[in-house]
Amino acid sequence: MPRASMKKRAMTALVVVPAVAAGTLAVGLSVAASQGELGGEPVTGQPLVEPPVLKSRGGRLAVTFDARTSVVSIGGRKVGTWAYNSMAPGPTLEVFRGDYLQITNRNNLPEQPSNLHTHGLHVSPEKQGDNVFVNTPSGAAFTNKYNIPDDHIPGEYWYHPHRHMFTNQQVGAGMAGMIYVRANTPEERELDRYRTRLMVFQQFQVDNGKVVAAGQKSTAPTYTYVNGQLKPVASLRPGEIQRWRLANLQAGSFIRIPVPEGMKAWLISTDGNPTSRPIPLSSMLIPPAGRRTILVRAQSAGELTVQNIPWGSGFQAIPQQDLFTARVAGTPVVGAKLPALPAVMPDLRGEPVHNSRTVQFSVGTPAPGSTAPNFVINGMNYDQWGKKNLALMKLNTVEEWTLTNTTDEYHPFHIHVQPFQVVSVNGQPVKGVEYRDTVPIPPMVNGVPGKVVIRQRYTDFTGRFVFHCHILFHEDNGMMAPVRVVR
Ligand SMILES: [Cu+2]
Repeated sequence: MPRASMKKRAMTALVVVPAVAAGTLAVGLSVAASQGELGGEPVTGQPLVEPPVLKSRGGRLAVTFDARTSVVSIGGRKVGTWAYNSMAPGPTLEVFRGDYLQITNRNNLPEQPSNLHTHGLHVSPEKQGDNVFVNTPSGAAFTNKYNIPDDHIPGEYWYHPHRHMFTNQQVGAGMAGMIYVRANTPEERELDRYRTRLMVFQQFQVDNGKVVAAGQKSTAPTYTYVNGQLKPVASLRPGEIQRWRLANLQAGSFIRIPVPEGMKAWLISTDGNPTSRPIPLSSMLIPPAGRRTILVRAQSAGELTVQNIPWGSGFQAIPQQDLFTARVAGTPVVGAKLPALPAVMPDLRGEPVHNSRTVQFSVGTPAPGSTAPNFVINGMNYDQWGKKNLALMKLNTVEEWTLTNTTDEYHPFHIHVQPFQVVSVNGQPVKGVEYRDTVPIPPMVNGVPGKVVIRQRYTDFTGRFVFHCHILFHEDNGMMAPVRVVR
């Protein structure tokens, strides 16, 4: 692929999102009561509401994020937490490929450093790009500048803090939001004809009007919210095909969604990467950070419950919960058709492999004198890498990585800057061309490590970045490693 042109356009659309009562929030939660009672019982059954969308104009979008202790709406009541611009999820950013995106990230969190990562975006990891080595102390600001390549894959991406050792708490508090990359192509215009809905899943434990911070203990119930709502209602007409963008922005929990009876669903993209055809779907396992875009249709009027069903064991076990209701009502739609999707993702399985590596995810013994768990990759805690890198990858060459897992839980592997093709899982070859930016490595069973084989080819950008487990508690405790792409 050619190096993307870096267009600089004269037009500037500066969008500053107003923080709700920003002045009063500056001194933190203690004054929140002046805005009305915090907490109360969550409200359910409201129509699904989506975060506000900030769109680029004239090839440019510039936004300012204010990260601070805020009062946000969670489950229809006022709740104190850390958030971007007093919203959980934060605003959705919408750009076209070829656009320039600028995010000024003001860290007004109390006494905690932060930074920003654009998860899944194919942009430079260097300097003021998607550089997660940036440290923005409390009280400081940093401006990230992203040139979205002209040939970027249109799809669903997201943003969240990525400051090592603080990521779990900040994402878990609700600091995350969506990024859409759009394209002016016939297939994108065809998809845009479907009524489209966003469902961002975030998990919160709300106790006494506040989100319980990661690591704190509480007996209050934990729910998975949809766009900050508890069990909202998404309506569709009988026979209508809708496009649903499902995004698991939880800090560390999987989501297992069966397609409810009475509904048909087709997968059209994984982590923003289009499938080569609408693939009929009966259920989805969405790892933390994963996105699935599906087309859905229900023929008969009625109410269908979309559920998160029990999955996993130990720390990873998820309980059953109703996520939202699909209300099928109104005038039936006749003749809705599925789209024709051309294959756009390259199949790397037939390409020569320049380099093969094995990357092992495991748990080491805690460091002397430490009680913190020691999650390691190839035996190394992230803190041990210093300026070294686990891999030097040559630009425009194919790398085959065998990801192994010798622990008894899943680790969702995520690498920055470019998605990868999944070749096999536990020895089972993947049918078709399937790209992800986050893939769960299965646990070890009966002494046999879990194994996922991927192929990846870095294009356009050189520089240093990271890969890691997207259970952010694991990442914060060392399950991350640096790599570098060189010419
Ligand atoms: Cu992990």
